[in-house]
Amino acid sequence: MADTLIVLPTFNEIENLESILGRIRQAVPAADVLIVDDSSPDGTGEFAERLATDDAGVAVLHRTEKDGLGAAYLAGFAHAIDSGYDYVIEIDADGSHNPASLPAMIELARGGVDLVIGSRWIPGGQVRNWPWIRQVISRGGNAYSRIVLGSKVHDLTSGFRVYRTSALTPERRASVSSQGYCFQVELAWRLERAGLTVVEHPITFVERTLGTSKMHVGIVVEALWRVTVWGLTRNAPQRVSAGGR
Ligand SMILES: Nc1nc2c(ncn2[C@@H]2O[C@H](COP(=O)(O)OP(=O)(O)OP(=O)(O)O)[C@@H](O)[C@H]2O)c(=O)[nH]1
Ligand SMILES: [Mg+2]
Repeated sequence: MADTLIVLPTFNEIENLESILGRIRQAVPAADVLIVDDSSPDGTGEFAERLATDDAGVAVLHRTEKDGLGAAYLAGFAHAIDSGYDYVIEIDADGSHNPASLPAMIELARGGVDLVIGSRWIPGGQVRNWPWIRQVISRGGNAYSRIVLGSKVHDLTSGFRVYRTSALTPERRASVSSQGYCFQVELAWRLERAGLTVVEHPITFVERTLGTSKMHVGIVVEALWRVTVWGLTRNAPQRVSAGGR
């Protein structure tokens, strides 16, 4: 059995699915793939089923309603852990993340890293086809989060990752409360705070050319709001336990 599960979340990605799946299967043929579809109205879920019929390494998890990226990934992680995989991977279905980066990222995880983050904002990393305003929001939001949270990670919002499944304990998964980009920030930060090894690997991110973005202003506001609250309260629990118990 494969020891790595790639979780591919989809919402209205019918134009992108076959291409990204083909690229994943080519780059990492030994890994299994779980497509997690939230009942996409464009028929992505049914199309995913057809693709899975032809390929024993591909399965589909259908969820009844659009419930956000974070919830889709948590469902995928639970499946990976229950099925006994050692590594679980996050990758967007819109083609922004190049599966060719995965062998190097998986190698780092096999070498003992708990979380490998494909990073746009370290030397060697880059973004193609983004308007300047998105670059400013992503760079600015990441710099702000890094400082406020006291994190060492430069691309906390990146959704291209390899996790060692042992890092995703039930408590850590249950403690994640956010959606959107903030889900990524929260999970990386929780693992970092737990003392696990988090390493960034440079990637080239290419903006989608087909389909529509699910990004909206509420996602950015949620992230800024939550990061600020975590930053303001992050030392509180330590103070209590150090002083009293
Ligand atoms: N299952 C599921 N997948 C989702 C949901 N929201 C987004 N996705 C998927 O998550 C991935 C990232 O979403 P995108 O729309 O590309 O969002 P983004 O990358 O933040 O924004 P862009 O850079 O504008 O594309 C894609 O594969 C989406 O199909 C959701 O609620 N449920
Ligand atoms: Mg995208």
